[in-house]
Amino acid sequence: MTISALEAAPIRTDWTREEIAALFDLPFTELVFRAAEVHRQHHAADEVQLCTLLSIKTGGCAEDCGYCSQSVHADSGVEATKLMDVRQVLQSAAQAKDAGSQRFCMGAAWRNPKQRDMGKIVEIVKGVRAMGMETCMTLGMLTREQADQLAEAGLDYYNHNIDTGPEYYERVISTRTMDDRLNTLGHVREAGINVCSGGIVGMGETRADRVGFVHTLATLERHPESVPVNALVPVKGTVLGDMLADTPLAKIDDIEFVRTVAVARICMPLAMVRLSAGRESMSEATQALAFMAGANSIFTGDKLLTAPNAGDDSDAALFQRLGLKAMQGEEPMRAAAQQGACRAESIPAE
Ligand code: SAM
Ligand code: DTB
Ligand code: SF4
Repeated sequence: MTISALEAAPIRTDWTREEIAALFDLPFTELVFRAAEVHRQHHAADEVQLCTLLSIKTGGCAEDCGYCSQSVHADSGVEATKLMDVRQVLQSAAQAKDAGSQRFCMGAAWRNPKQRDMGKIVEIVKGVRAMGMETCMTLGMLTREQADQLAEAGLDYYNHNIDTGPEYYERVISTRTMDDRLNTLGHVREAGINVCSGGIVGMGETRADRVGFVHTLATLERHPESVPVNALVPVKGTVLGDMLADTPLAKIDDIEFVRTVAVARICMPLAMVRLSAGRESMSEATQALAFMAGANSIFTGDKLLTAPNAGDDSDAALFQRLGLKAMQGEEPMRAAAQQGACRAESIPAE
């Protein structure tokens, strides 16, 4: 399938909350139709990017993110490990490559990387890149110097989620602020690394919070190249997992989840919108709607960081049923940036 010849709307970073709220309020079929149009203007709609995730340092994290099984503040039973050996990480990367993955994403349960860890991290980035895979790391908050070190090592992407809208943020995390997160995203951008930033829906937030979440990302000076949209995986022993177990009505419904994907697609047309955590418990029909609404990237394999994932066999079956195929080519935002078009386009007219 080719990318639509329809004239694309300009890329905007001046979205207002009212405009974004109005998109959420559209009749569902109209919203999905509009998102599908935007999707087709910039992406091949039958191609989905495959990414593999590996936890290179699990558990024992000092932050108190209310959703996370890896926080020391949670009673989730996840055991803390040390940073993995470089060789072990490279073995996993080789397996992911053999399984058809385009990108290898590595996560560490840290508030921020310590300087003594950076040597190993740099070696890992160089090793995975040498295998011909794209690299992504998520290590917590970074200083500008650390971002420069990662850029020099050749890191392609850095994932750092804003997680939710600014007003709901402090109900979920108290050990760092939304501004801390935005500062790290600024360091990553300035260092020249591609930005991956998204969040979680289904944490008991309101639709207004979801509007604030998309608004924060869509009004960054330049949109993130990747926007992961996670559905909360409720883990027993975490604040939010336990809250949802006690108040099942707080669980987000599938239609509202797909609406969030569609609005993200419309507001950030060039971004890769990743259907991330939560797919394991999502019906095939909901996932199909999310792909229709512009999601075009997934995590493959049977494990995320600590939570289960859909698994390669069920994904292969789903792709077959939906007529989807693994993306091979370059992402549109990176291609545009290389041609010098993206930055100019994304700055609103005075
Ligand atoms: N420690 C680093 C950080 O927080 O940036 C990296 C790892 S952290 C686990 C990466 C992201 O995974 C979080 O920002 C959050 O959006 C997502 N996540 C964590 N636990 C989740 C859960 N139970 N359900 C859905 N998403 C989750
Ligand atoms: C993102 O937004 N989702 C991924 C990745 N970035 C690092 C992580 C999902 C974690 C799900 C819960 C777990 O596995 O513990
Ligand atoms: Fe730590 Fe990241 Fe989990 Fe927060 S989301 S507790 S920073 S591992």
